[in-house]
Order: sequence, then C-alpha cells, then structure tokens
Amino acid sequence: MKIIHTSDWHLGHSLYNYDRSEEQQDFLEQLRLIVGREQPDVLLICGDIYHTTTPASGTQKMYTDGLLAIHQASPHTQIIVTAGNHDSCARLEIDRNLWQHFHVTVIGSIARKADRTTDWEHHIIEIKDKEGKLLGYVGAVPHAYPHNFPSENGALEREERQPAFFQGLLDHIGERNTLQLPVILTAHLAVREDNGESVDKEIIGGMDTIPVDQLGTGYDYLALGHIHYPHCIQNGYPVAAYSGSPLAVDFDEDYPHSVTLLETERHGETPRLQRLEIINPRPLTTLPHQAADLEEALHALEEWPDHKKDYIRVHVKAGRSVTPDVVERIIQIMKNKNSRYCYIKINKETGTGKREGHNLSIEELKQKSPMEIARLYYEEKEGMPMEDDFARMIQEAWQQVHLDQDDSKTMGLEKEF
Ligand SMILES: [Mn+2]
Repeated sequence: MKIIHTSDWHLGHSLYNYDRSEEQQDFLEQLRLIVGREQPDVLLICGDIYHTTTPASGTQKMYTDGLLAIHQASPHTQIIVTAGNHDSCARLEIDRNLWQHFHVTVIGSIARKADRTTDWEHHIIEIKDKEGKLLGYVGAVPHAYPHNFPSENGALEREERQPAFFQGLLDHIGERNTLQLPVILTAHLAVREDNGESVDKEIIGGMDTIPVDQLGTGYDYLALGHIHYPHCIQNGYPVAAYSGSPLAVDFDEDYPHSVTLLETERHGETPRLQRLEIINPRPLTTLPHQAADLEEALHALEEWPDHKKDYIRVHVKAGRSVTPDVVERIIQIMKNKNSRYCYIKINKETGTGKREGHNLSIEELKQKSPMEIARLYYEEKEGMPMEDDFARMIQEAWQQVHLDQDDSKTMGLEKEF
C-alpha cells in the first residue's frame, strides 16, 4: 500500500496582509504532480485544510478545484480528509456526499449512532486497489478536544474518553483485519514520544502535548497533523510521524517543508518513509539571518536581489528603538524590489537561549493566538513558564465560553498551529 501523508495546508492564510493564494495554488499543483507520478493508493490530508472556519469563496474554490485536479491525476487514489482545529467540521462536511463520488472521504467530526454510542464504521475506511482487492485500513480521526470524545453515555470519565476512543477504533479494525493488512491511524493533535521530552519546545511553541501511548496500539503508522515541523515521534515500529505543513505559516518555520510518502505491505511491518520537498515560490526570509545593527540590516536589504520575491522580515539587534523613519527607509529600499516587506524583528538578547517573545511588535502580536499571548504574559509576570494545569484550565474556560456560540472550533485557544 502506497500512501501520501500531508496536513496543515492552512489555505486562505495571509501573511502580514499579503494574499498567499499564489503559493497555495502552487502547492496544490506540486501535490497534483506528485500524486500523478506516484499513483498512491491513499492520500491522507490530516487537518487544517483551511486557516479559518469561514474561508473566503475564492479559497474554497481553490480547494475544490485543487482536490478535483488531484483526484483526476490518479482516479483510483482514495483521498481521506479529516478536520483540524482550524477547520469548521460542519462546513467541511457539507459536500461529504458529493465528494464520495470522487473517491474522497471527508470526516469532520466524531460520528455517533442514534443511541449516542460511537459509530465506529464511519471512521474505518477500507483501502482497495484498482481491481478492488483489499490493501489495508485507515482509522480516520478528525480533531476533537479531549472531553468531546464520546463518553459512551456517561460510561467514561472526561480523561478516559480520548484514549478509549483511539483504542476502541483500533480494536474494531483489528477484529476485521483477518488478513493482517497494514493499519493506518490519523489524528490532529500535539503528540510526544512516550515518557520522552516532546520535540524541541522552540519548534512547537510550548504547546501541551499528550504521550503517544494515549493513542492506543494496533496501528502500523500514525499519520499526524497539527505541528508544522515534519518529524517522527517514533522511528521504530510502529511509526508515528508529522508530515508537517507544505508551506511555512510563520517566519520561524524556517525548515524544509514537505509531504510524506510511505509504503507498507503487511500489518506488523515497519513502513518505509520518504519526504518529498515542497518548494515555496515565495520563501519566508529573515534578513540578515543573525540579528544585526540597524544600518547593517538595511544594507543587507539594499543588497537583496530585485528579482527575488520572498517575504522579508528585517532582523535587528535591540538597542535602538524602531522609529517611523526606519519603516519609511525600508519602504524606500523595497520600492523597486519584488519581495514583500513584512515587519522588523527586534532580537532581545536573553543569553539563555530561551524562546524570546517579550519584545513583540504589534504586527507580531496580531499573529499570535490568545493562548500564546496569555503564556507570554504569564511568563513576563511570574518569571517562569505557565504550568500545564493552569494552561489547561484557561483553555477549558475559554472553550466553554465559545461552545454555545459556535459548533466550530475557530475560537479554540489551540490556534497555535
Ligand atoms: Mn492544527
């Protein structure tokens, strides 16, 4: 079974008010070429298709046209789309029945039967080849907050629901899997290695993570979405991995972006992984890479080739305040350049190698989620990072407030990714 795993497209995301549809369109075309070339049996799109729960009509059209073109490039490929925390589960499912005709299965939320127990069948997708031969199973799980997983009519406590759901799903697949075919599980969550330190806090931005063992046993590959940095949580068997976002959503995501290609034939075997890089026609560039004095930074900007069309943030050392005339000078320098100036990042030397962020510009602040701002405020006030329990409390309180207003998840504080 050949699988392409991707997530976190964030279609409709704009960077400092610059429209990014050209890059997003370009990514969809790169993916179409990859799918056409590889002819995978499955394409997994693991959440955060859109950046907001109410994408513009142009963004929705880009998605629909793009997905249809991908389907046409390899008509037998089973495409599975699951909602992320940025997506509206209800909105994503509007076209569910229509997409079914194009080998696309859309799963926006956890399905329940009339008696309110879990509808496991809804989440189990059989993967078949062109001749209809069964190749494997996908347990497709969209994003849900831990307490929103089914309680099975009150039989499960809040903290039991999420692990019970994942294990229950894997057990149902296990019962069916008499031929020992590969089992793939999807999730849109921040996950860390068992008992291990989560991936570099720098990369995931101090997010709460759950240990991977909470997602049960019985899968061969866990296809994750939410964290934009592509990495394996588990390298040995079974493999749990983030494909990462195909495009950088932030200047700090300055690593190669990709989609993951994997192959697996049998249950119990370690899948083989390969990363296929996605090239952004408009890279996000920090200039200079190391913070410099203002004049030096402006000089680097002057030297920047006119024809390049990157997004630029200017990186200066703290010391001199950034006055309006500085911005004016930058705009003058940028006049004949194709690149897009975004903002000035002021590097406050902490000397501790700690994640900075206490010296944010208004533009930077606008890009932050309420939870990120709360964390920064707490750290500033208390001189230490916010404790997980406290963060969870704020998060739950915030969710309660918005639960009545919107079934979708936009308002969630988990907007870090
Ligand atoms: Mn996400």
